Amino acid sequence: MNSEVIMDRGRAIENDYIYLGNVAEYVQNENLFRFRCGKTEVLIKVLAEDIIRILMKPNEVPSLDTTQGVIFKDNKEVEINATEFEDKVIINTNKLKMQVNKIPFGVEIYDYEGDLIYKSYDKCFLGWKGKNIACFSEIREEERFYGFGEKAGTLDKRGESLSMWNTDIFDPHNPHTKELYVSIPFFIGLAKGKSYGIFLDNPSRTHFNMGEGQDKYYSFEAEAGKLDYYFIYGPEMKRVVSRYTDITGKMPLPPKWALGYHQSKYSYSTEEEVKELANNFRKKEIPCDVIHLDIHYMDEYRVFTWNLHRFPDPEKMIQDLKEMGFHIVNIVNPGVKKDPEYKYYVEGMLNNYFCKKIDGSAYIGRVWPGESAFPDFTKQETRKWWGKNHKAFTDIGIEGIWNDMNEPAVFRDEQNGGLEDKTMDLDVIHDNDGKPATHRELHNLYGMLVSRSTYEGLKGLLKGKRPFVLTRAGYSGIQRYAAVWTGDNRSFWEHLSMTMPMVMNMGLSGIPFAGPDAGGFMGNSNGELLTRWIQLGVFTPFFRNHNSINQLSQEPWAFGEKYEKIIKEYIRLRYKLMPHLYSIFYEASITGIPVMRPLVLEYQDDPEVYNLNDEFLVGDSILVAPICKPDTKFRVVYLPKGIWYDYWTKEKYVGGKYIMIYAPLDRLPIFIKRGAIIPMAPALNYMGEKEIKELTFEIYADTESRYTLYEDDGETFEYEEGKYSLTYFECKNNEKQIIFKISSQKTDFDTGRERYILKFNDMEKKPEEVKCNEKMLEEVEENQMLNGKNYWYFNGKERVLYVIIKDSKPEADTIIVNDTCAY
Ligand code: MIG
Repeated sequence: MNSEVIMDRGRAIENDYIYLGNVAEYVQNENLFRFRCGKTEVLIKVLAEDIIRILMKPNEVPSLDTTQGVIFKDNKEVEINATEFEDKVIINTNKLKMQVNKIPFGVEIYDYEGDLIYKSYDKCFLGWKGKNIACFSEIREEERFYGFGEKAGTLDKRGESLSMWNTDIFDPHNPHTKELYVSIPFFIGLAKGKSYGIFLDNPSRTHFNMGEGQDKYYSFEAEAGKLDYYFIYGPEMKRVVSRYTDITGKMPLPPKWALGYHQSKYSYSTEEEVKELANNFRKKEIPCDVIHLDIHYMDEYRVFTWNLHRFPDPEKMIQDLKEMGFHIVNIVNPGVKKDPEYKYYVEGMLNNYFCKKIDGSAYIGRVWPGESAFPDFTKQETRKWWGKNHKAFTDIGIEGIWNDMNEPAVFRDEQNGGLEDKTMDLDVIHDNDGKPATHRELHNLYGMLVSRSTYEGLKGLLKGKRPFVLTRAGYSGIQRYAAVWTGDNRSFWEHLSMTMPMVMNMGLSGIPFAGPDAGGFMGNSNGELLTRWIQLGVFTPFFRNHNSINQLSQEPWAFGEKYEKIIKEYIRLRYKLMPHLYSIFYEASITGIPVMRPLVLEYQDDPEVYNLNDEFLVGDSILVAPICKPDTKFRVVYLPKGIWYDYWTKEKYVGGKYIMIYAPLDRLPIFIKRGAIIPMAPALNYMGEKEIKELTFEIYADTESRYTLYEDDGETFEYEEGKYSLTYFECKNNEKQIIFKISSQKTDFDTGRERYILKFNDMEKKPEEVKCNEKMLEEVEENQMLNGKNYWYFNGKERVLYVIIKDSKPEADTIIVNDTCAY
């Protein structure tokens, strides 16, 4: 043991923890390294050239089992070169050099430029205190910390302490709230432009102290189980996120309708109300794809039932709505009403599907249906049973389910209103697929397993169609099954602001499909707040307006025509951007890189963006700077390096500086990066309303840039068999000539497209000539249409060149614009 006393704000850490001393013995077995320190064996497993897993359990040899968060397959083939010295072992991979010190035990990880990326804290590294197990690591100079899933507060968590315990937090969360509904024990450290990730795979309550009150070390700690963490090398943050999602999985492509606008309320509670709502959207031509049904559709909150008084013929209602282009998503909570005459309770009891106390009796807790049993989702048979029960919904046309209360939330008691933070008793025993463990040990997994069971059940029942699952709770890997909404926020400006770092950090934590209740859940919204929140919502990956019971209505028209008009235009903008958004979702499904990105993800060498909380990027070329205060017409926007165009005025800015931007109520500041190629479609009232025969490309020609458009049927899994289309766009601009190439990479899905409208923005003057595949194109008067022909015109006022060409897929097209002086 170390003799020096380490003080943490007056407290000696050393006095609190027992920690590992020197290494007594070391053994290598393929990619597994075992270091024995006293009775404790630390396992270091080199999973890949850039991923290292470290495990420790006090006085034991830890098992290599993972939680259900992990899907990564061990690769024994990884090239490793290990050399033992008297005081250390050096382990080299193709990307990293790891030095394991023996006296005392510690690790240092370097890249091949010789830079230190990660180092255990010299004074103490791995230790324990009662059942708690902890890891201390050094903070690098100027280090920033991102990720941590769904957390309140700012983007960068340096200096903060956080903990992970899925909690139904009804009181408004604030920047000091440590625990929310979702727990993702993963973060990214960034210093001097180089980053790495740490994923602590432990679903008990975990604590992260990222240097609160001192600059020397950070620590993470679990209250149960073993210490089991993954070091993931970048050095690009994008690479870290991508590798983290190789470990915990990627989001499958959602059905396209789920990317549309969702309308929800707690609760639209009768068939007439739902139909009137649907009619209103169509009458007013405000796009909407989804209507959510909250708890009042059920028969006394019994899961998988309908209140037939309020909804006399759900099947017909759903059919009618489908014909109008609406999908219904209904809420499903895990609690099953204790009622010996209720099918699902009886089945669950008879088949041992529910969570049990140690004496073998079912655990009963109070939730909406009153006393309820809770399915044990850690058990495969339970997951299968629950999944199949959704047949009651899929049989009548439902393709999406909303999982709420799956932390799980349990009411405290009847007397005090019953909505305080409480969960299942911690001594409940979960089957854990044959390896029983307490709820204390597994708590944070429960919500994800509810959604896993739901997603897999729906997938089986929907016969080839993509399910949509929305969840409130989750753990690492939740992205494989569900989109996440950020729970019960409030209709105030502070929560609009907090949406941004929260959803950005979720994106960095492997969850690209996330968003808040736009407009705010509790409390009364107002026209201005709703308008500003919808403007932001257009660009959050998940876009739903949801509102609590007994609050002022907040549908797009609720606050009068002035606001309705603006809101409508913005929701339409979301639909116009859909081809682009869908391509970004596709990218996220392949790479794990989020849809909504903090600027630091794209500009990790620029310290100005290290804690930029009120701007974000969608993909890499759209910068959004929402208005987050009432009565505000101006705001400061930071533009990172590059050339940026104001989306509305086309005004051009050189980045790397702050600008002041005018943003009255109908104006959300949006900037497009030079080099961007952005496909846009006509606005639809709902996805698939019409076949889209032409796409408009907003082009901001840079020296050289590229874009890939992804298209598929938007609703089945046929894309997994290769039925999709990839179109590749390339633009070169030498200020005298623009060369724009369109080529098909893959044509196994018929897009039905007939035409492209290419809009070349920021042209200094009318070009001399425009050619397509060496053929001179005809110039026409503005807005004159030549059917079936390729042609162009120039709008001198906008300084935009329009080139209209036939989609000649699978043939490639090269458009050459000569004598352009484009900038
Ligand atoms: O105890 O179903 O976060 O979105 O409207 C509250 C009613 C239960 C909490 C969810 C909210 C939902 C509400 N639910």
